[in-house]
Amino acid sequence: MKTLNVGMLGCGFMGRTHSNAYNQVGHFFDIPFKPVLKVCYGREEDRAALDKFQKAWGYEETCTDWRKIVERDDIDIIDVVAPNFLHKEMVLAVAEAGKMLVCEKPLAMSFAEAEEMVKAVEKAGIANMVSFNYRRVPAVSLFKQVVDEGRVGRPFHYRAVYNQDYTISQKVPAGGAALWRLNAKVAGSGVTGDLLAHSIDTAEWINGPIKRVCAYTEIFIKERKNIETGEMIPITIDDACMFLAVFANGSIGTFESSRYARGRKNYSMMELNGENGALCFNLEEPEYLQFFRYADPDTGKKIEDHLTGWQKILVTNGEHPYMSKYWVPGTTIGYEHTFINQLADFLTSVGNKTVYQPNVRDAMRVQKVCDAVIQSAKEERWIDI
Ligand code: SOE
Repeated sequence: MKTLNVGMLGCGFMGRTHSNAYNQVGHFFDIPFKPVLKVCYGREEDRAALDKFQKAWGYEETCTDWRKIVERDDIDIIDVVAPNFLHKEMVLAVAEAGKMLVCEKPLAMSFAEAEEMVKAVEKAGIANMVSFNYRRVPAVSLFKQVVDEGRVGRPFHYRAVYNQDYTISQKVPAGGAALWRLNAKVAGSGVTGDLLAHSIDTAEWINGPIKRVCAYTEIFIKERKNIETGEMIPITIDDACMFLAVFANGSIGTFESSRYARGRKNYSMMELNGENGALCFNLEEPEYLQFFRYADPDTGKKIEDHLTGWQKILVTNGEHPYMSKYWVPGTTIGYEHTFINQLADFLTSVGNKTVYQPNVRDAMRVQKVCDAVIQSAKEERWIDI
């Protein structure tokens, strides 16, 4: 089997999820490559974290100059998991080097950046994937399957919520390992690019393109200490964002996201209400899909029985998406498997020479919606996409 030498550009939280996926994917899926964790990148200032990362995941080497990794002849695939402001430069270099690309979401800091990246990647013709991992939660894949089977019928309402609560305290600094997400110069935007990007990606995948948006954003804590410089810096990213959406299929949507939703750690919910049925998923119970069956999809007639009501489907059977690859029915899988599933699909598509989705073009589309949301909040008006 051909080996696939991996260069990992970053050694933080997402570096861990992606490294674990390379280590695990061959245990569960028949993929046409054997991934080898060759080299990981981190800044010289983060040397201790980089060394720890190397040992934990089994990389052969470390390197503090990411360009050297991209230029190495023995590296087949580059995985970009560095903070958002570095994505563009890294992806352009990967395209130039003609290597396969995996990039963590959001693809870019803005739609303009994303356009430039897509142009370079498509010109180079390299296989590419953007990590919108929640599409590959088995219950979310089943959500999409049930919609595509016509069981929900004409869609009326789509709603998505993605809430966390880790930035409520004024003491939480901006900058450093995970908290660069609070610094606009590093992250681009706040919850819109970090959390709603996921919700927008799944919404458009399931319910088709969004046509118009109208948004409101809030910054609750206006100044935080930059952990790297010790200075107080103004916070300009959106701490919370709510927007209304009109979909091209005529349905209407609401989206809400915050990092100040006390009690919510990584609560991502999506619901679709249609004429014949409804579906609901919530990431706090990731093994379940809820389905309300109202009418027969073939006849459109109300199903007349006394069992009408929400069904809570335990998505762990062999006939459910991805589940035949894991354990036995009734045993659950978790967060890390979403990264394994997407990597398996990506490597399979590379082997079959088919186009993987979501790729950089799909991620550019998400970026377009995110930019429209931010613009709408700023200009206090509806924006057409
Ligand atoms: C932010 O806290 C974060 O790590 C996001 O960046 C991820 O994309 C999300 O899946 C979990 O939360």
